[in-house]
Amino acid sequence: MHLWGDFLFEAITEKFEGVVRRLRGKAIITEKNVADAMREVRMALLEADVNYAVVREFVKTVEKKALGADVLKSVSPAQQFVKIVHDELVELMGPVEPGIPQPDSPTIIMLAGLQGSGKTTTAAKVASYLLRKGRRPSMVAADVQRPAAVEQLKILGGQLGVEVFSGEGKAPDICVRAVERARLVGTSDVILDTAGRLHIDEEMMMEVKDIARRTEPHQVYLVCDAMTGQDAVNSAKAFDEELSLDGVILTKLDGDARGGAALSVKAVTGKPIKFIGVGEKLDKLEEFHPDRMADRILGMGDVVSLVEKARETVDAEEAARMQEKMLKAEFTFEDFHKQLGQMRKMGGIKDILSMVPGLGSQMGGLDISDGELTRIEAMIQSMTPAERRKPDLIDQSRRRRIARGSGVQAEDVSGLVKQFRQMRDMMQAIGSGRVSPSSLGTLMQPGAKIKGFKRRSKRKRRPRRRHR
Ligand SMILES: Nc1nc2c(ncn2[C@@H]2O[C@H](COP(=O)(O)OP(=O)(O)OP(=O)(O)O)[C@@H](O)[C@H]2O)c(=O)[nH]1
Ligand SMILES: [Mg+2]
Repeated sequence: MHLWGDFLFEAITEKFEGVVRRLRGKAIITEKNVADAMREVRMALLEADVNYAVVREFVKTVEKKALGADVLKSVSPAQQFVKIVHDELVELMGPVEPGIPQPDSPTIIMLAGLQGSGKTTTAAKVASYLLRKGRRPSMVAADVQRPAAVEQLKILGGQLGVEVFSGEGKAPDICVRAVERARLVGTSDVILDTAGRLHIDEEMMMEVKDIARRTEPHQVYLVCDAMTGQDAVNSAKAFDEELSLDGVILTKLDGDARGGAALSVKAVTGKPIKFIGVGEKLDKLEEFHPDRMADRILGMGDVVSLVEKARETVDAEEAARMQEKMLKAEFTFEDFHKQLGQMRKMGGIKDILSMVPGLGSQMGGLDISDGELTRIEAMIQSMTPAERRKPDLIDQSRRRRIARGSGVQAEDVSGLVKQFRQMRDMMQAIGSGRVSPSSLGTLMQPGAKIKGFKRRSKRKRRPRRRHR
């Protein structure tokens, strides 16, 4: 948990929480409630100073996915919605390879950016980051624009115990000599701190392009001040056209409440944010992780835990696999057990049944309370692996053993096996298309008969002979 995160995205987060709260009460996702939610999301993003075109595209995609047919039924609309927004936010900001690749020794890392964006501080932060990675970086004071710039970098280098190269003449010449020297000394990385200008101008572009041409940096990062919002994004675009950036380092995120730049940079420039600056101190540089950022945007506590829940439950592949198994009647007690575990995570709801499309709440007949859940789990745990896979093995003596092992009566085990079989048969009936899921509600009524579905007939009991 990062303290600065409480501030960043404050407004967006608040809005999102409101959207989710309102969705929370809805039973299903409809065009109407998605449209309402999206209107608010759109407003939240625009107010956060996210690029207009980015917002439009984002809203379109989320809307489409939310209404899409492949939406899983195992979570609530609010959860689904949060999950979709979360995934789209991750998509919007990523992907990004974490860390700095080191293809060569020394690896040359060039920093460019407007005046005051935080280049010099970031150079030292990157050096500190590399030191923590066990590398041996050096820095180059290539800013001959401002007399104090060299001194500033030297002080920071001194704090870190990192060598700082400087010299007389033009910036590109200084950089070339510094790289040669770094090669001699054997430093692992050379970080070039270049001069900034107030605005993008020809002179600055010529200089940074010249440095890039002559030193052939392995990584070129643009340092941007997050607080300048869309100006930061626009300058990133302009720099990228001239320099071909490898990524952006977004600084001063600790002072940015809106987060518009963080959300727009990748979509507008095609270049990912590599690092974020979250404070003035030299250890305040973090690798940028789109998923963590999305968590943060969607808010603290409540919403994040919803995402987590959805993530756990909507392990889409697993769910699809399970569903297929159920419909093919390959579903075993092992699968059932796994599902019970998931139900627990969700707080004891009958998810296992709602996973079958259209079944949802209609399975009143198989409703399972929390206490019962514990008993069922205990019974399954007392089964041998073979029994779990092949419930038909469970004969009378095995039933007694399972009952002893789990502290229940033999009848309870019989009941469970019976219920399980019944469920499996129903699944099979649905899977084979003989019965539509929607007719199951009726089917569960006692004595109901539905064409095509054969209720497992009660074995005819031989009338007991009365002893006189
Ligand atoms: N709060 C906060 N302040 C930062 C961050 N990064 C840089 N700063 C501050 O921003 C100011 C400018 O930083 P510099 O590193 O000198 O910026 P620069 O791009 O090198 O500036 P020029 O060399 O003049 O172009 C300094 O006061 C830094 O302490 C950050 O992530 N968070
Ligand atoms: Mg500087």
